[in-house]
Amino acid sequence: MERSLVLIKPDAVARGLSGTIIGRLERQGLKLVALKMLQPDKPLAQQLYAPHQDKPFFESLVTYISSSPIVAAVFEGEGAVALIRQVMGATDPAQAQAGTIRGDYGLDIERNVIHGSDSVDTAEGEISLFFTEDEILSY
Ligand code: D4T
Repeated sequence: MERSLVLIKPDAVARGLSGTIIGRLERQGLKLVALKMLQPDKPLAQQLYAPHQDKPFFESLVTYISSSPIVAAVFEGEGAVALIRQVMGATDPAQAQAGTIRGDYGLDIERNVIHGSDSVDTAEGEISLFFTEDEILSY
């Protein structure tokens, strides 16, 4: 069964959207198997976004994601990675279709509400940044 890391980003937590977003993913049939709230420190944010370290937006993104609390979750399901990407919508909320999470709630390309792993391989690495194996439940 596939797993994906989902982060509800600072803008969405601050606007009280955490429950709405978790609910949307649950209603897609995805199973919530791990959940926590935290404020990532800069080293954790830098590890998460390491693939973007050469991009011009890297510093701003790291500062933003570590600026206030986030919700981290692991969702499990058949094709979970691709399904979550589909429900999230395009990276830039201005391009995201209505009915997607970013299309409905995103503010701009940085404050775009949600992160979801982009492949099964990256999901495993990302999950291990936020959760130990015994924090991920089977039921
Ligand atoms: P994540 O990784 O958050 O699920 O988003 P995406 O997979 O949809 O988008 P991405 O990897 O291309 O970008 C990662 C992260 O960087 C922010 N970003 C992106 C930004 O602040 N400015 C930009 O110009 C771009 C392209 C948004 C998501």
